[in-house]
Amino acid sequence: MTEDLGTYAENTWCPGCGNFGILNAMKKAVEKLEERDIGRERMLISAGIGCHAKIYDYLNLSGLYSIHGREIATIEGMKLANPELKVIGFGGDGDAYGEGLSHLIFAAKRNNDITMIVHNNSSYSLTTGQMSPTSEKGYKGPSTPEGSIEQPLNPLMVMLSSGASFVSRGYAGKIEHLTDLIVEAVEHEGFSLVDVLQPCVVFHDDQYQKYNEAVEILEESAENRYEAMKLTEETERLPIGVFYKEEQPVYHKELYHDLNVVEDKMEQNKRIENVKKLLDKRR
Ligand SMILES: Cc1ncc(C[n+]2csc(CCOP(=O)(O)OP(=O)(O)O)c2C)c(N)n1
Ligand code: SF4
Repeated sequence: MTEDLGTYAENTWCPGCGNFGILNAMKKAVEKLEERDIGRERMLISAGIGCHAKIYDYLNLSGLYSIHGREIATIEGMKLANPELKVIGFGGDGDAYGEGLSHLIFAAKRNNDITMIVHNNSSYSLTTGQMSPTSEKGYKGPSTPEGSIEQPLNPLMVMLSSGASFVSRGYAGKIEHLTDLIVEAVEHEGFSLVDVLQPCVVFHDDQYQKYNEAVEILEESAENRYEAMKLTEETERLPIGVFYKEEQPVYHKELYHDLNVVEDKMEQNKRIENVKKLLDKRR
């Protein structure tokens, strides 16, 4: 039941914020995943810092609050500590595509089996609307009072060129579609990105209208990475759905092979002894 997934925390998002759509989709996705034998006891979440990150407070799931841009490294660690877990990170565009970008690129490159959901509102909203990596040219905020003179980053292109094995885009205004996208991303074995168009009604009061007019559900994914890259460059219409998906060797399997790192964990004393031996060799 999605009601069990709520918490006692007071919701402080602005009325109409796109984050509500992501929260609802996430709750529905957890329900659907449970029907497919991915129970919530196997799910672990983390979030950065920003308006987006409050989703951590509103979801009754286990996890660890991270810091700005570091939720990607946090969920990578969780996965490596226990590969049985399904780990999901929530980031903002400032957080995941700015300070956390190198973590995101390397998680995609090594195909670590994690899911990142990025609440992309094209601004640093919690800190009063400074321009972010995905802000449009001309965007006016406290750090760009005359309007941004830079072109926005294309995060899906960055992910595709980093080797990501699952690249998708959803819209907070299409909750059922976003729910299915999250389910597919979590079920995918390997790195998955769900970039979510998330209207911020305070710093981008035109986003709902723009997205409602331009968003179009993709009928099928691109056949190859290069076709997917072309799709990310479309600006007249904004495709949503899975742009590209492929099977690739997964990081923890390449690293551990048959070792079960939870059951066959080395005793602490033995670990310390081994580290000492290594250090002695270096002297
Ligand atoms: C390491 C670190 N750098 C910067 C900050 C300041 N900071 C907190 S939230 C934030 C912006 C958040 O923007 P975004 O990630 O896009 O999230 P949004 O608020 O838009 O959801 C910044 C710069 C911080 N708390 N920690
Ligand atoms: S400032 Fe923007 S992103 Fe933050 S809660 Fe309000 S509408 Fe949502």
